[in-house]
Amino acid sequence: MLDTANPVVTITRAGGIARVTVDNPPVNALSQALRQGLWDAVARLDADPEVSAVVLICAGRTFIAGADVSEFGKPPMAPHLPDLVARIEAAQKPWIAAIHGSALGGGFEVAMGCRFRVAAPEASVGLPEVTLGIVPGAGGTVRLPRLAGVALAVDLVTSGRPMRAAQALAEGLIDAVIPGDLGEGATGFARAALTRPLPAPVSARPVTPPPAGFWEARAAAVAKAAKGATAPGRALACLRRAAEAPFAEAMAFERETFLALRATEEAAALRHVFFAERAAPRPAALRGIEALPLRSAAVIGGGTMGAGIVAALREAGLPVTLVERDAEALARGRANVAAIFAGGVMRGKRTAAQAEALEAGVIGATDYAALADVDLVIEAVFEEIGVKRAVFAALAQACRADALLATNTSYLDPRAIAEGLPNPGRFLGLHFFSPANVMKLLEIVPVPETTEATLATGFALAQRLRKIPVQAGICEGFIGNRILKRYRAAAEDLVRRGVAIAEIDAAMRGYGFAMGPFEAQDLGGLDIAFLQREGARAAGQIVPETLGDILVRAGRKGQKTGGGWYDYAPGDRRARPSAAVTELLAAQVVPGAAMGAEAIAAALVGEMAAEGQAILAEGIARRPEEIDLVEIHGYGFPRWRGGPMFATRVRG
Ligand code: 3H9
Repeated sequence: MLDTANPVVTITRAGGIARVTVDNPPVNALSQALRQGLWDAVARLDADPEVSAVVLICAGRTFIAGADVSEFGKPPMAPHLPDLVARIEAAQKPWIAAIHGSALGGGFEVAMGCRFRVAAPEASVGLPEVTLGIVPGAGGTVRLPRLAGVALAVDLVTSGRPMRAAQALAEGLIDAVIPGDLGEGATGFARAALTRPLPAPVSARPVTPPPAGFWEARAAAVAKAAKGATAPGRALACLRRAAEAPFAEAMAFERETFLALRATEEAAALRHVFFAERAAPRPAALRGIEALPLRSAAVIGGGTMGAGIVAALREAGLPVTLVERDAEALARGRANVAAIFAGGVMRGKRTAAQAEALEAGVIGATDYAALADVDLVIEAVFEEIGVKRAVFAALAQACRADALLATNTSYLDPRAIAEGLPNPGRFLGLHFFSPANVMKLLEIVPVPETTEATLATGFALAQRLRKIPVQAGICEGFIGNRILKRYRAAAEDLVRRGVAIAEIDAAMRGYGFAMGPFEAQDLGGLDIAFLQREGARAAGQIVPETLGDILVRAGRKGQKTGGGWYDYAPGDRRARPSAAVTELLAAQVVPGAAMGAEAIAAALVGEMAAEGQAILAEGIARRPEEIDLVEIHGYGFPRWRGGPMFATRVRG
């Protein structure tokens, strides 16, 4: 029997087990129509004497992926999700959630309202609300501790991390993993379950109190990981209430917290980033353009950047040829790659056997003849135009005419690198960020000759590497390094106006960066940017003397020389304000009015946004939200602030 009264919820019945199928593309988000459909389904199936259990299953790529994030700006409409979850939980016939894809947020809350949860082996479940600046709003923080214990609930809810089916089964979040046909398997599970006494609904289960000191310890850890974001701490408060107060009181507290957070700037910022990230891999201009097949890749240069790119390509499953100029350099490059894979083993990211397999997929070569049949080559050699041109001349000889050729330059003009290349349509810039196997940003820089198919392949590569692609036009530093230059210059201007270096760094940490601009330079080394400026000066450009130049000329290149903007004791990375620096810069500093931390951060973020606006006006970036993605994924801008353009209200 088929019921089609609701456009997104269909009910079928067979042999006493009803099947409620949700079909609300693309991700079965909990729109009002879906909530209403499920609401009505409970009443209808409870009233049907032939039905003894209900399987809730979804069509399409996933189970219910949560509340509809695009509805968050609007007033909530009945039936409200907490009421719907309570209604499913109180149904006279037990509901069984049959999960494929992801059961996230409100989707997992609905599943926790069901009497049982079963899942396909590749499925995952979780409560990612804190990543959207909110807390679960339909009982997630109240039911999860009852289902799986307080400690696990705290881990999952305050991090927002999803959990795969096998582990979810081991932790008691789900009741069975079902290989093969999920609907059939869930129906079989339902029949078997009906032969035994039913477990209590999740809301009726007790919470085991955690040991003394648990909440205090977790509060400190959560605050540290949150880097200034408020939602994780508020989620912890909800979980504590769930462990200490009766169910109804904890539900009311969670709902109140959810509604308050939903209206905050932080939540708006995180929604902005959520939608920007989803739009980034599919630029409108490339709609309908097919990417070229990528079956193999090569990297020229096995330094820090090259090795990181090799690792990223291997982790994406591509066989990689690593080319160096001689056997000795190749051995060093291979060692760099091996160290990255070994680091992954040490951090528990992979097994030694997996690391070995990754390493085995790297073919070393000192002769470009090895590249005769590769689909993609990424050049990551020294930033010197002559060296890079020689590489591309050799690649033009060695590679197939349709092989994609990419440069990873940060500052050179890709047009100059590509000059004289036969078939320049297959050339583009792919600007990775160090460490390239970790950092999510990939700036994609076409030259005027780059074909649409080449560009589309750059985007497809980013997706394969699980990176966030942002197209950039050609200018010095592209999007990210150009903004970085302005940011550093603005920070130096504050120093010239008498603001203490340590105060500026502390202000930016307070804003949410892991490090301030001067600490970051001390870590990375002041000499790289210095050498660049010196190069430009030698080429006849007028580059005013920076404060950083004064320090480098005095031998202060950062932590590696025992001092840069700060002093460092041997073996200690803690930055100490430096009397030597004060003296070196004294002639440049004209003390002005004192500045508070918020004013410092506002001034520097304002400068970033002003550069972003110039970049937009010149067509170097296409949309303000893409500049925000560059800053968040390449430069440590706090995600929960939404990026410099969002934070300063420059919106597309
Ligand atoms: C919540 O549930 C609060 C509750 O506790 C309380 C309620 C009272 N809403 O990522 P994709 C769109 S908070 C609206 O490329 P995939 C997305 O924009 C929510 N739209 O697919 C894109 O649109 P377009 C907690 C959404 O297969 C399209 O769907 N839930 C939502 O790579 C495809 O998305 C989450 O945070 C949404 N919730 O990955 C889950 N989700 O095609 C967020 C997606 O127009 N979602 N869209 O560009 C995900 O993590 C992934 O989408 C998922 C699928 C893993 C499900």
